[in-house]
Amino acid sequence: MAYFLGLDSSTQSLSALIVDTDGGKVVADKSVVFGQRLPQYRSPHGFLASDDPKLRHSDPLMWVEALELLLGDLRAGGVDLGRIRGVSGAGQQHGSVYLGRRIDDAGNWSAALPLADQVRPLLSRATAPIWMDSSTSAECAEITRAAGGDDRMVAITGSVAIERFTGPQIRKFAKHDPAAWERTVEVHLVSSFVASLLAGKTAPIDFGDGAGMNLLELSTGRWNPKLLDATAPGLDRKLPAPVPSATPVGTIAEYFVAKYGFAAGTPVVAFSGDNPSSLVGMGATRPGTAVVSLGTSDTMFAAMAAPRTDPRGYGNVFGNPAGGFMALQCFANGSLAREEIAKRAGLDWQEFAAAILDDTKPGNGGNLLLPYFVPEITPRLSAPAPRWFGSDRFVAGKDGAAAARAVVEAQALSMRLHGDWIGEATDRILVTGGGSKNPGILKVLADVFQAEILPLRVSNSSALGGALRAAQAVEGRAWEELYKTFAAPDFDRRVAGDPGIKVVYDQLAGQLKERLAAVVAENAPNR
Ligand code: XUL
Repeated sequence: MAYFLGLDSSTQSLSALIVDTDGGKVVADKSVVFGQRLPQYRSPHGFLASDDPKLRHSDPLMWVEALELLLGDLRAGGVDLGRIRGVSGAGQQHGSVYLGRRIDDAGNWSAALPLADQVRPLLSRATAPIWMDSSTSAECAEITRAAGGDDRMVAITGSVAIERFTGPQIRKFAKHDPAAWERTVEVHLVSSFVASLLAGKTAPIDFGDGAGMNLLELSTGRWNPKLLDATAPGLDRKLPAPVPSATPVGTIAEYFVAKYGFAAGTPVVAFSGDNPSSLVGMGATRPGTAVVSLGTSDTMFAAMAAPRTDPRGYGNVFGNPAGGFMALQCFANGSLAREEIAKRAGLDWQEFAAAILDDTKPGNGGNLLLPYFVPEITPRLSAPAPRWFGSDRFVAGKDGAAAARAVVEAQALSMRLHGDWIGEATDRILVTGGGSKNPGILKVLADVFQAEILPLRVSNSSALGGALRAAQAVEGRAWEELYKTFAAPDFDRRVAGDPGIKVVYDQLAGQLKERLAAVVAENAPNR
């Protein structure tokens, strides 16, 4: 029996998935939802309240406590963590953790104290800005100017300077609190932070997640000196090294052996971003397969056959954990927008699906919603901007069924409009994330893309990707063999697009494009 553990520290929860590579089975799949299990952190959706919709921070200690809860839950559920032969995982991308002592110097955790109590004194900044933060437009402009313009940024890093990316976030901190920046000796991504906790030493940053910082030179896999300088003084000394995703970090810290029964010497492999890790969990690391992930953010991504960047400047290029690169388009108004509509309409998820499948029709009788309840990444909108067009009842918010269809139609159409540069075929799309359990959402995606939509058996492909990456790095298992066993789509839930509906969505796509252009013109960030 060879168990491999994959973790996913995402916006709203921490998940664990354990695979048995000999038995070809998933043996555990568990999550700790921060808002439910850790209410003392006052983060019902995984981030702290703020009057400014552009500011989005989380408490990194919440992630530390969640790790202990999750490992405790696995043990209590009868999982023998001593059988685990390797650990890897993923984190929500771009978020950053600031430490006044290196984990290399402080990570000899004592089993007598909770981990959070040992990490608290290491923090040089109490909170971690996360990917939903869009407060760094000034810093993006400054970094872009120093780099020599948007085109240079894209040529070096694969993305223009973007508010949520880690470099602009670091710059803002260094500018606004230079003393705390001075005290900071180590900056981690969420992924490398969690890996460091587990290994009890400073973990490197993998190319997958590192490419989401506006600092990594894609052509060399090194931090770009000019961008380091343009971002913050002394940053070159404060960042862990960038490494290929399959790099071993070390072995599990004695703390986890003593407290949770891991075997001494269990290897920990570099963590990656949740999207790159999901590329692995979906079995999509070879070009040719488009993936849609429906989580707190919605993302559309694919491994890239040839290097390509988004001419509109919204899309990104990250490292593909199996080698090469991946293209990604991120939409901030994913599940939070769907939840907002479901709440307003008083629908549970079954009713939400029925509203789409039974109560409304494609095109929604002319009702259209721009579902922007938080600042949006694609297209870039600096403030929330929900806009309702259509019947009086719909506009007044009194047609719950039409609202359910409207949010999903707009999201799917926006993916179709903005994901075109990725250039991989979209006649077959793999879907993952919590939203992929909803047949109403799958049907709209199928009709909008005129595609075959295939959900995965496991809904957390990012944690699965972590487990498979650990198995590949530790046991040298072939990707294709792992994919065949663990990443097979659930053909029973396959949904096909209806060709008769193509014209409806071609027309609606045109309308959405026009409406969006008007909102973008009045609501773009000040750069
Ligand atoms: C990707 C992005 C989000 C986060 C959230 O660029 O910002 O998808 O990774 O999980």
